[in-house]
Amino acid sequence: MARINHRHTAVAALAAVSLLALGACSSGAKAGDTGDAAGGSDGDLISIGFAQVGAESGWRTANTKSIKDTLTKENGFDLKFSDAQQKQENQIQAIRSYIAQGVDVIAFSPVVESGWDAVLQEAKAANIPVILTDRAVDTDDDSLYVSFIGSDFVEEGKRAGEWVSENLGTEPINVVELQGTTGAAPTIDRKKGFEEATKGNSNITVIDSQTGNFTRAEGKQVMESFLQAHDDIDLVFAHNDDMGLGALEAIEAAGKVPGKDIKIVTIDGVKDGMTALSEGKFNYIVECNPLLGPDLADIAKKVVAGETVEKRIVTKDEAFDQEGAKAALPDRQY
Ligand code: GYE
Repeated sequence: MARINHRHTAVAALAAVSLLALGACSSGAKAGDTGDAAGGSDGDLISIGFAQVGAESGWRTANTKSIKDTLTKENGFDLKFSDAQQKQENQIQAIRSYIAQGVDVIAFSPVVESGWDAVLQEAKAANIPVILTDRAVDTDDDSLYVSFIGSDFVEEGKRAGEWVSENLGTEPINVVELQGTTGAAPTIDRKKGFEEATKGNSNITVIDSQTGNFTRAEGKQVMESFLQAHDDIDLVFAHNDDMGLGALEAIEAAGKVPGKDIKIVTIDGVKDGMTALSEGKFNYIVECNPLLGPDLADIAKKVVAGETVEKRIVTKDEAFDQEGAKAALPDRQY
């Protein structure tokens, strides 16, 4: 708990949303509802449908655990959880089923940024408030969700780029980039942040950039093809730890030393990534905090109680070099 409080969240914007304006208090309006303020079909519990992206990474596993550990019956929730296996159509289907069930709140972490307006309008028409966690949606109508809780991904990419520029960009280096899922907010934003931070340094050249879909297996495959195509790679910038760990395997299999012959910079800071960093096989990690359950519970309770909530809650992230990882690893929760 101390860990969560230590770097919990900062309120970034105070654009308050009136629940009444949204007509978001779904309780009492639906068949089978108890009609009390906390709503839901199970006594006083808040029924919440959570449509998760998938189980693609260590980050996602930690995020799912945080949500399941927090949205418990003891804490006042009746959680319905689904895993979309990284497919938008599965997530849309899950959200539609939560609408049909008449839950009090829907929360989800959108696989990709675009293409949500129709289903979010359906939720709005059913008076069910939607909370975004982790990833943003690209929409012109921000009345379609009540709050967005998650990290600033552009900032994460920037911090990675700044470290590379200051520490490795003092001589010419060739960079390959392992992108996350195409069209996902963290992919778009981390790429942009890294580019912004490195574009002024003429020593840094990104010679190849492809998606590894945030998974270890695809990160490894793409790195293998990078190694075949280029014999002069100095650095891998991976949009998450898992793809960096896949790249690490490919580099070792090619007879090179990760962290030395080819340096690796990633984002997330899950245990496996931090272990590789502490062992000198990674060079730098920008953290992305997956422990979003407590903030989600807090916002969901406020929304159902008719209180105003912050439209954007930015999760605070740290960054680690090899020494920092050694120090942080013993206390790492995930
Ligand atoms: O970095 C990656 C996961 O959306 C922030 O998704 C999340 C990203 C995370 O698959 O590991």
